[in-house]
Amino acid sequence: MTAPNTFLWGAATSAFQIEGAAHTGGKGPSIWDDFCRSPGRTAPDADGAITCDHVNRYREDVALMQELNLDAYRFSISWPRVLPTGRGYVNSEGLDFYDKLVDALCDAGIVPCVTLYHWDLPSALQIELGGWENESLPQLFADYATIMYDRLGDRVRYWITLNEPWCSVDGGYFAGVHAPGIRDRARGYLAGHNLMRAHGMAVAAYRASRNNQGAISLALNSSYYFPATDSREDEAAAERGMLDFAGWFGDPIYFGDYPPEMREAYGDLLPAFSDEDARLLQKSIDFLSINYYTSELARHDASVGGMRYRREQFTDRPRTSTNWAIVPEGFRELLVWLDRRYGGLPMYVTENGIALPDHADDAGYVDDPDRVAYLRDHFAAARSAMDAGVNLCGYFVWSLLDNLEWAEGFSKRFGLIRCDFETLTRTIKASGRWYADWIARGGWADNGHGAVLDSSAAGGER
Ligand code: PNW
Repeated sequence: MTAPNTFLWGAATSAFQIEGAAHTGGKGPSIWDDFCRSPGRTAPDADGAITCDHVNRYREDVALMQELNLDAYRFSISWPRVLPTGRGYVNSEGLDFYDKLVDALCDAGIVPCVTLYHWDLPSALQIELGGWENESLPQLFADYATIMYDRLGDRVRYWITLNEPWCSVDGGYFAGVHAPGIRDRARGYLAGHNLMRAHGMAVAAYRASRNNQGAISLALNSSYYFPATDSREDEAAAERGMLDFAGWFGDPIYFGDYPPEMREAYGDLLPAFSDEDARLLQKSIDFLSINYYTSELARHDASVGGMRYRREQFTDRPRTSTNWAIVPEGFRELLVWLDRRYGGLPMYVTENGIALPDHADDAGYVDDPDRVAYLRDHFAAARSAMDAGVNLCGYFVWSLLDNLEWAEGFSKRFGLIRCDFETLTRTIKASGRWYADWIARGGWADNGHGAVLDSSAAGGER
């Protein structure tokens, strides 16, 4: 792969969460547009129609990225903006938008990192074909991906096929709290299976494309499971939890199959990969891409079907607005766990950040020392993983700016930049200024190798 010589500091977003223009510019509806319109499924304000209006304000947003000193920016393509019904007719206005965005980033000296699928499946594919449960979806995804490689691949060198298939299945098919809002384990494992097949085929299409000089991966998300007690049973339960979470989609893209422990535990619930699927999936990533927010506890429990562990939450930790416990040391452990299991691949943190109940002053300015502390502690945890041998090459904060937090609506603010959703005014928060400083000083470089930043020094800077 084209390994960078320098560490990339960036920020991340996704199409549905920031773009707006959901029903204009020739874009077709996605399953998220539909889900937000189904009464009672989401917070009342959840609606992708305008969000941050990024489609119309992308130039201002790229200028803000420059103010933050970002080396790189991770964003996603809306499949139905490019292919309004998921296949066939191409909406040139949609393609042009991404072309202009990539040009603006390159002109600003910011490295684009493109996610092809961040959950906004074209509605037509759900309605006509049954979405990811249909075995023909992977080929359609690879066809769409090829359109994007052809159009952007001369300038884009970092590609991510799918964002967090774990969330697609857990939210969309187990809990039913994300689109398409199904609650059925068998259907979920099937959808996850076709997501894996789609990844394999899209990677093969990339490697066969004329613009294949870059690197491609899939963004995993995982908690780290600490054992609930130091008993051997709980330690084994925590390892099973890791295989069930990070390994479910990590193993296929590296080894070509689900973890053997999952196959044994879930039997026929997990579909089998054909030899061809397995061949495409093995070594299908050039780098590991991981999104991290929180850690949990795992307790042995033989009464829980399948992997025989119970998930528990930390009770002694501060919590974020999304009710996630803040556990930076779990971040270090997760990076080390991934590195050991997946053999020393270069690694990128493609999301990490915190939702907080921000308070803006009259000028729209947000002083958010808790976000600075969260980032500082997680940067230190990542640095400590590097000292343990993890080849971390980049780090993207979630998120560039406040946006639509899926079914939760606009109340969960993750941004380095505040977005006023009435006026759409953007204002860099204290954390954004702190991050700009951090990058300008070379990240860890000026702070001593592996040194944890002194909290008073870091928190007080503007
Ligand atoms: C990620 N969990 O979602 C997504 O990639 C983003 O689009 C989202 O805005 C961000 O994290 C914050 O939520 C996740 O339950 C959703 O572990 C849920 C979990 C993890 C990530």
